Amino acid sequence: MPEFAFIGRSNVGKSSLLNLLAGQAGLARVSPTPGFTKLINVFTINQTWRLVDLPGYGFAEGAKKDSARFNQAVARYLTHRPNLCLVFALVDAGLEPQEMDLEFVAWLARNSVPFVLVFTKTDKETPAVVQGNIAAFGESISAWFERPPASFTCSAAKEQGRQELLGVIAEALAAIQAEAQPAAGAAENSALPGRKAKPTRKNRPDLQRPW
Ligand SMILES: Nc1nc2c(ncn2[C@@H]2O[C@H](COP(=O)(O)OP(=O)(O)OP(=O)(O)O)[C@@H](O)[C@H]2O)c(=O)[nH]1
Ligand SMILES: [Mg+2]
Repeated sequence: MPEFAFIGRSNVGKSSLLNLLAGQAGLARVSPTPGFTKLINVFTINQTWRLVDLPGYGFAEGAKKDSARFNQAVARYLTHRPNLCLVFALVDAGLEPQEMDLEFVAWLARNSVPFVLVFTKTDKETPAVVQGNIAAFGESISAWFERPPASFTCSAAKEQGRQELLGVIAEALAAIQAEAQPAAGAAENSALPGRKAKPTRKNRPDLQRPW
């Protein structure tokens, strides 16, 4: 099943955003304590796709070393999971660009991990501050990309951003479905939900999609 994963600094709001998208407040566990999510938690939606809650980075004492900036299991998941469709890379909209987040985005780019940026907790600052921080972040990473990554905002507290991000997921799923369409002739089968993909095919849509 195609997977959509949430990553970002500890406490940025990954688990909260997952719950907002799933429409179930208690699905992933949320806590004010940074470093709360410690396992890779997989939630299957409609028996067809998955939301994946990941432990954050920037909390463990290992944070001093580049190579130990975040959980090695998470790094492996992000780089080797064949059915990882898209990553939501979360950044706190209330903060000016943080070195650790910038380095993480660079890491995603270096490793060709498909991602969109999601600026979280927009309810905590004025729109002007939020826009200023987002612009500064975009400026800081602009040199690394031919086309800047798509970026979204959300507030789990105010339940904002849900439709836009569900739209991203729907579009990615549609792209996978379209890629998997067999040649004309087997068309009736292709409309069936849950149809098995070829085992070798990666469940990733075109990375250049303009989300
Ligand atoms: N004001 C506000 N608080 C939020 C928002 N999203 C999350 N929080 C709070 O931020 C804290 C951390 O939220 P989590 O969803 O657990 O964050 P996380 O990124 O999963 O954290 P770790 O699992 O520790 O890495 C909790 O106290 C949440 O209630 C938001 O949109 N607005
Ligand atoms: Mg969490």
